[in-house]
Amino acid sequence: MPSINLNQIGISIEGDEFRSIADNLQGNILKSHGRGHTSHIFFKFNPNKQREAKLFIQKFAETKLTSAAQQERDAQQFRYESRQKFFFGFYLTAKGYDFLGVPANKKPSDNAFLNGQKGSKDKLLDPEFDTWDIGFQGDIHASILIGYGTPSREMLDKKTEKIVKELRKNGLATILAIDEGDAIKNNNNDDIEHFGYVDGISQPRFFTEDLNNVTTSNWNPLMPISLVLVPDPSIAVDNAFGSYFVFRKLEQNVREFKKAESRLAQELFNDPENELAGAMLVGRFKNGMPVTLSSTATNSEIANNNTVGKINDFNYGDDTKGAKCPFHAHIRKTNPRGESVKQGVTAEQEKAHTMARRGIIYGKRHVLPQDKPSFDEMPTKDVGLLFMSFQASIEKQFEFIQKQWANNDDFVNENTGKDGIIGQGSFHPDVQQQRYATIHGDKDSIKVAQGFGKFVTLKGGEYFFAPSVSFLKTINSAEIA
Ligand code: N7H
Repeated sequence: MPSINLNQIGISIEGDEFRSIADNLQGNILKSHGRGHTSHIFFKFNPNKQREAKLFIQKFAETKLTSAAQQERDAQQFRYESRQKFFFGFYLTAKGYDFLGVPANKKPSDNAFLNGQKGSKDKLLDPEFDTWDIGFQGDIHASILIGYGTPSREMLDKKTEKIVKELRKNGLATILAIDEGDAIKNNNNDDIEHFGYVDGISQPRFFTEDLNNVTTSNWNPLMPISLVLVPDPSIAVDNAFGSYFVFRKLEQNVREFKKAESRLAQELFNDPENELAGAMLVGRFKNGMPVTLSSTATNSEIANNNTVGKINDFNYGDDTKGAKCPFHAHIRKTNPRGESVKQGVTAEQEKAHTMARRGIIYGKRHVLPQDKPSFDEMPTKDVGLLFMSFQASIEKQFEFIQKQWANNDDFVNENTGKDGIIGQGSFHPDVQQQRYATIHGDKDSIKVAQGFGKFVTLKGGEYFFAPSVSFLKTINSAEIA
C-alpha cells in the first residue's frame, strides 16, 4: 500500500489518500458523525481481567466500531434511503494502555495524553477535582461513544444499556459515568448551545468536497489531515492512523450568563435587550452572523435566513482595533484568523493550533433557548456542553487554545482580558479589561466594561487516543503486548 502525504492540504473523499486510510481509521475524526443523540460510557476494567478486556475490545471492533469508510457508506445510505445506523467510537486513556499491557514504546506519546487531563489542571487553571462529577475523579481506562439520530433517545438508550451490561458481565469493568448528548436546533435548523447561539459552524475541513459552493477569499478552512492524524504507534501496519481525543464536560450557568449579558447590554447601549452585547462576547449573533461583518443579526446584503448560520468566510483584517468584534470575543480568541501573525507567527503556524470540534450539548430544559425563557425558567446547572475535539497534539492544539489564548489576559494584545465564555483563572468582575465599542465600528467609542466570565465550569474530563481499527481488532494477538 502506498504511504500517503499527510501534509497535503485537502484530500478528496473519492481519492486514493482517503481510500488507503479510511477502513483502518475511526469515524468522526475527519468528519462529524452528525447524529443528534449520543451516549458516552466511561469505564475502568477490573483487576485480573486483562485477557477478557482484550477480547471485549476485539469483538467490539469487529462487530460495532464505525470506521471512516463505514461512516461514509452509512451517510450515503441515510441520504438516499433515510435508513440510519448507529455510530460507534472507542477511545483509550494512557492508563487504559497500561492496563492492557501495551509497552511504553508502543503507546501514543503525547505528553499531555500520558499524564492524563488531571495532570494539566494547574496549566489550564481547571477547578479542584472534588468539584468534578464523581465518575471523572478517579482513573478512567476507556470510553465508548454511541450516536443515533432519531427524534428521541429510545433506541440509543437500549443500545447503551446493552453495551453497559456486556461491560459489567462477570465483573469485566466498572462503569464510572454515562453522559448523554442531545442536540437542539433553532428555527433555521442550525444546532444551538444552551446560551442560545448557533455552534459548530467553523471547523477545519479535510475534504475538498466539503468546500463545494463555499467562498474562501477571507478564511480558508481546508487543512491537511496531519492536523488531526498521527500514525498509530501500537501496530506495525501501513497507513494505520489514530487521533488524540479531548473530552470535557462543561457546565453552563445559563441564568447568570443571560443576566450578565443583559447587564452588559444595559451598560453599553442603555438597552438590556440589545443583542449586540452578546454578539460581542461570542463574536457571532445568536443566528451565527459574525459581528465583525454586521452590527445586526439579520443583514440581507450578507446572507439570508438559510445561510446565515454557515457564514465563515471572514477574518479580522478590517477590524484591527476590535471596534466591531472585540479582541476577547470567544471566536476571536479561539481562532484569531491571522492576528497572531503580528506576534511573529506565520499564518500556517497559527492555523496549526486548530482542532476538529465534535461537541454536543447535554442536559434537559423546560423551556428551550429559542422559546425565550424568563430568567427563572433558565437552568443554573446540569446543562452544558460535552466538549470534544480531535487533534494530532493535545499540547499544541486544545491546551494551547485554552491556556495561551482563552485564559490569557494579554492575548491578542496586552490587557485584552480573558475569553468571556471559556476563560479560566483568577477573575473578578471588578477587574475591567474587556473592551467593547458602543458604536459598531467606531474605535473612539471603545470602552472597558464590567468583567464578564465564569459562567462555564469544568465538571470532569479526560484525554484519550482513538486507535486505528486494526489495532483494536488485533489487540488480543501476541505481537502487541
Ligand atoms: Fe466554542 N458559545 O456558545 O459561546 N464556540 N464554546 N469552545 N469555539 C464557538 O463558529 C461555546 C469551547 C472554539 O473558527 C461558537 O462554530 C460554549 C472550548 C473554537 O471562528 C460558539 C462553550 C474551546 C471555535 C461557541 C465553548 C472552544 C468556537 C461559534 C462551552 C477550546 C471556532 C460557532 C460551554 C478550548 C472559532 C462556530 C472560529 C466557536 C460557544 C467551548 C473553541 C457559539 C458555550 C472549551 C475554536
